[in-house]
Amino acid sequence: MLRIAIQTKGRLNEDSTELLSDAGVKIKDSKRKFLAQAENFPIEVLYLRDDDIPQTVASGLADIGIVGLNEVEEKGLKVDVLQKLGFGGCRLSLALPKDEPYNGPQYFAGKTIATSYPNILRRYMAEQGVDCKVAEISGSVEITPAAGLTDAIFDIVSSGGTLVSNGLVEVEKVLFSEAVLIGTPGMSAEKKAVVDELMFRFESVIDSRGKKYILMNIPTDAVDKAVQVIPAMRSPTIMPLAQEGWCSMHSVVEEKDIWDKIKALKEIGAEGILVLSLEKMIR
Ligand code: PRT
Ligand code: ZN
Repeated sequence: MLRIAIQTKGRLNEDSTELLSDAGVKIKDSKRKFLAQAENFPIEVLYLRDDDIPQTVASGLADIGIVGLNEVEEKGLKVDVLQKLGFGGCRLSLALPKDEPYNGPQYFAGKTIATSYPNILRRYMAEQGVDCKVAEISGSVEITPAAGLTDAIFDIVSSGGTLVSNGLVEVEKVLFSEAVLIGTPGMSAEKKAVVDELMFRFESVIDSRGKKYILMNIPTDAVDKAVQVIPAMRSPTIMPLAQEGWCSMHSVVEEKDIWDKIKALKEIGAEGILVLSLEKMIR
């Protein structure tokens, strides 16, 4: 039985649960449980604080885990990063009070920086050859400069809203992070086979996100132009219609581009355009 550690609650919980569910893994009584079995897949789910996930996987207590790359890098333990999961995107950045003149990492020499990520910060400053003071605190890092406690912060940024509302400006983006699947190094072949199946399913789910299935009728002589507008995995599917001179064309497009594509397709004569949701995409 494979064991996966995911966050109990917090920013990664919902997306992790949804990824497992979209991958067809049904979890029994996941609410209020510490350890829950899947009904239809040889896996059990261990719910933990995100800080504990790298250690739990490194020690083999869980075989795999879903956690932010930031936590993996901070803990610096021996785990394999198996797959990027496409959610929980953020970055670890250095930020200063907004009116401070800044001219590069040397600025931080002798300065005090508040952070919950002391190891990543120290590593970065060592690479830059900068000697600074690191003040480790576990929460509310962003209020310490205005309170006169520190000169700068090193913290997670996503929209940037928290920095702005605390009068801070981002000056260095040190690490880009997202949720990743991690694994215990040297897993048995039997467990590895289950992990491979899970990763294959995750990839199909992740690949289909943000994409739509599009189909339309198009004059046969406009097919070449239409293929330029909507390239597909291999090439779009094209089938002749009963009416001569027309065919039906199917493909997959990025949702963000959909209206531009529809406009371009109409201009070359496409009719009866249908856009459908896409659940899984197997390459
Ligand atoms: O209880 P537990 O220990 O499990 O959870 P936690 O409180 O330590 O972590 P949680 O749930 O807040 O975050 C889990 C993971 O989500 C992090 O380790 C990151 O990998 C990822 N993530 C993605 C974020 C953010 N986006 C994020 N915006 N984690 C934290 N934030 C915070 C950040 O600390 C800052 O206070 O949001 C604020 C900044 O957000 P913006 O949008 O204003 O820039
Ligand atoms: Zn945490």
